[in-house]
Amino acid sequence: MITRRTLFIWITAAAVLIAGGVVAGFAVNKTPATAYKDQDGTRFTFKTEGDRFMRYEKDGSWKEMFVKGVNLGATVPGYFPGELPATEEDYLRWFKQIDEMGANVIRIYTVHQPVFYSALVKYNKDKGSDPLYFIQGIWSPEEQLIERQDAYADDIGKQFKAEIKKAVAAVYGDVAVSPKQGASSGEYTANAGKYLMAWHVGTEWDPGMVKNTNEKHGDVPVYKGGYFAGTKDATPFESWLAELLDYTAEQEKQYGWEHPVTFTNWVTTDVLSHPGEPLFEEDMVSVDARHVQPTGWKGGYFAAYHAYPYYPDFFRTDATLQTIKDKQGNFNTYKAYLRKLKAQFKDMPVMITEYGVPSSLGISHFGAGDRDQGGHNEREQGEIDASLTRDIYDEGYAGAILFMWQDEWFKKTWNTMPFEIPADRRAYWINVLTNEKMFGVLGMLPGKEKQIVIDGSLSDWDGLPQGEVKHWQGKVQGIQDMRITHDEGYLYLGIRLDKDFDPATTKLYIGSDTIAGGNEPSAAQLPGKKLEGGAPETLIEIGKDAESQVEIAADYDFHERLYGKEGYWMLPEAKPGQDKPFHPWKLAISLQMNPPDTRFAHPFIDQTIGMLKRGTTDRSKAEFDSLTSWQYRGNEIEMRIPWMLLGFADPSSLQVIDYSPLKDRRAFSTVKTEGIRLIPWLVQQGGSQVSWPGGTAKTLNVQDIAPYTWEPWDTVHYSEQLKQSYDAMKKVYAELAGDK
Ligand SMILES: [Ca+2]
Ligand SMILES: [Ca+2]
Repeated sequence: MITRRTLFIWITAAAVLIAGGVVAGFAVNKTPATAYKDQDGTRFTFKTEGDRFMRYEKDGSWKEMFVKGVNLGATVPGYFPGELPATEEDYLRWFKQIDEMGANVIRIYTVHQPVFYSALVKYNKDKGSDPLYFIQGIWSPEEQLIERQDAYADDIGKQFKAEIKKAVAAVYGDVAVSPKQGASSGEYTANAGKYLMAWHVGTEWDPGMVKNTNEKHGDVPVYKGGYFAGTKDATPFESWLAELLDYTAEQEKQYGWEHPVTFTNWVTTDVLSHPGEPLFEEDMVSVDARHVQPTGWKGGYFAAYHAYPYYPDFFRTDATLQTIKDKQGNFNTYKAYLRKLKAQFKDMPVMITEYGVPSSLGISHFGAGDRDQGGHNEREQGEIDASLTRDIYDEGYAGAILFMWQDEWFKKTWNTMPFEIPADRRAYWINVLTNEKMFGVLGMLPGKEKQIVIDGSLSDWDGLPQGEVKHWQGKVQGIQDMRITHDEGYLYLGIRLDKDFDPATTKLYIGSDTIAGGNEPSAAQLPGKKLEGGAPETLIEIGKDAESQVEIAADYDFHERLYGKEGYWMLPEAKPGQDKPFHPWKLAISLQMNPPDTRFAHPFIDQTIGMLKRGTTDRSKAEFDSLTSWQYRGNEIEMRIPWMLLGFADPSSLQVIDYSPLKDRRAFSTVKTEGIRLIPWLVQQGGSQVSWPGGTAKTLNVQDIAPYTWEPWDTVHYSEQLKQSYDAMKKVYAELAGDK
C-alpha cells in the first residue's frame, strides 16, 4: 500500500567520518571470536548456569557477564516497520555508535532484511574476540492471537513455526525468502550465527488471550519435547510456548549451534500479584517461565521481561511496592518490583529486555519518583535510563536491554492517537506530543532542527535556502518583521521588534487561524479590539516564563471535546459564565475508572502540555534543553511550535482537526486547511495598550491576512543526533562490571 519514496538524509560531516572509521579503524589483526565445542561438535558461545549468563572466553574459560544492550527498531523517518528501510550505511553507522556506547548486544524484534546480517558480519570482521552481538527476536502472529483470543486456534502455531524457521535460517544465511507485503525478504547468505547471543521468541502476551487459552484447553497434555518441555505445572499456554521454544532449538540444532533461548514476557503477565493495581487485566493471569524447562538444551534458558517504571499503574498505586526510597526520598517502586520478581527466579537468569523513558514534550503515564512516560528533556531521559539500568544491575539481573536505539516517527500512543489523522501518514512528521516516538538515544530530528537554533538570535535564519522562509505581510506598530518557516516537527517564527523585548512590560500574542470558527480572545488578551471574518483556533502567548504557552479555543479544545460531555464525560462541565475563550492545552494521563469495571476507583488525570519552555537548543551550551520552545535576545524573539498544538492532525497533508461533532463520541474528523493566518499583537502587561494589525481601528478582518501555506510533502528530511541520554548510557555502562 505504501510506495517507497526517495529519502534524503542530511548526515553531518562528523557522521560520515565516523562511518569512514568503520573501514579504517580496525586494520590490526585480531583473533576471531571463539566458540566452545561439545563432544558432538555442537558450538556454544553463551550459556546459562544457575541464575548466571555466561560467555565463553578466548582463554577457554566460561565467564559470567552482564548483558548490556539496546533494542533496535526497523525504521527510519518516513517509513513504517514492514518496509524495513535501513541501509548498510545506516546499520554500520549505528553498530559503531552502539559499540562505542559500551553496549555488548543489539536486540532486534523480527527478521530484518539480509543487509542487517551481512552488515553485522562485515562490522565484526575485524573486531576479533570482541564483536557486537545480537539477540534475534521472533515475532508472534500477534494480531490473530488478539483477534481469536486462543493460541491453539486456526493455524496460529503453524504460522509461528514458519516464522521461527525463517528466523533461524536467516541468522545462518541459509534461505531465500520471496517478497511478501510487510515482511523481510531476499537472499540471506551471510552467516551471522557466531554473533548471535540468544533467541527471543514472541511478543507481549494479551492477558485475555492467555486466560482464555488456558480455560479452553485444560485437556491439552503438557508438552514434552527433546530440547524443551513444560513442567507438571505448565498451563496450556505455557505448553504452547514450550513447543515453540523446542521448535526453535530443533531448527538451530541443524546448524550445529546452541544458544540461550527465552520467550518475551511483560509485567502484565508476570508471576507476582499486585493488590494495588486498579485494572483487572493487569493482574489477571501469569505466564511463568519456570513452567518451561530445557530437557536437552545445553545452550541455556532464561526469563525475559519488558518492565517500565510507569506501566501498569500499580507502580504508582500499589502500597506493597513502597518499600525502598531513592536519594530524593521518593519510593523507588521499580527497584522494589525488580527485587520481588527476581526472588521468584532464584535458579534462572532474568533479563529486563525493554525499559526506559522517552525524551518528549508529550507524556502519557505518570510513574513513581518522576520516572514518567515522557515530559523529560534528553538530559533527564539519560539520568532516568541510567538509573533504571543501575537498578536492574543492582538487583541481580543478568542483563538490561534499553528501549531503544533510535526514535521512530511512525509510533503512536493512546493519548494522542485520536488526534493523529490520517493514521497512515504518521511516519511523515514528528509529533513531539507523542512520547512513544522519542524513546531513542539516537534522535531523529526534523529537517530544520540543526539549521535553526532556538537561542533568540535570528542570524541563523539568514542561512536558510531561498524560498524556505516567508515574511509575514501585515503591519503592526512595534514589529519590524516576522519570518515564518516549518519542517516535519514545528512551525518556526522569527520576530524582530522595534525595541528590545521585555516580558515584564509587554506580552506578545500570535493568534493562529486555520479554519472557519474559533474564538475571540478575551478582553484581557486583546483589550478594546474585535476580530471579524474569522478567529483563531489556537493562541501563542509569549511573556513571562510562567505564562508563555499555546492555548486552544474553548469550542475547539480537543481535550474538552474528547473527555468532556461530548465524549467520555470524565471532565466536569464549566459553570455558566465561568468558561474562558481559550483553554490551557492538555493531554490525558489516566482515564477515570470505577468498580465494577475496575477493582477500585481511579480518578481522571490530565496535564497541561502547552507551556512553552524558554531556553536554548544550542548543543554546545551547558544550559542546552531539548524541550526548548522559545527564546528572546534584544529585540529578537525566536520560537518553534509543535504542529499539534496548532490543531494539526497531519501537517504533511495540511489536515487540521475540524469542529464537527465526534463520531460515536470518540472519533474526530479533519479538514484540509489552506494554511495558517497568523495574527500577531503586542499588549502592555496589565494594561490596555494594544498594537495590532488593525492599526488604530477597533476591528480587524482576519480574511485580510494572507495565510502561511506550504506544499504537502511525501518525502521527509531529518538528521540523526546522539542525544544526551547516549552519553549517560555510555557512562553507566562503563561503571557496570561486565565483559567490557
Ligand atoms: Ca537562532
Ligand atoms: Ca478559525
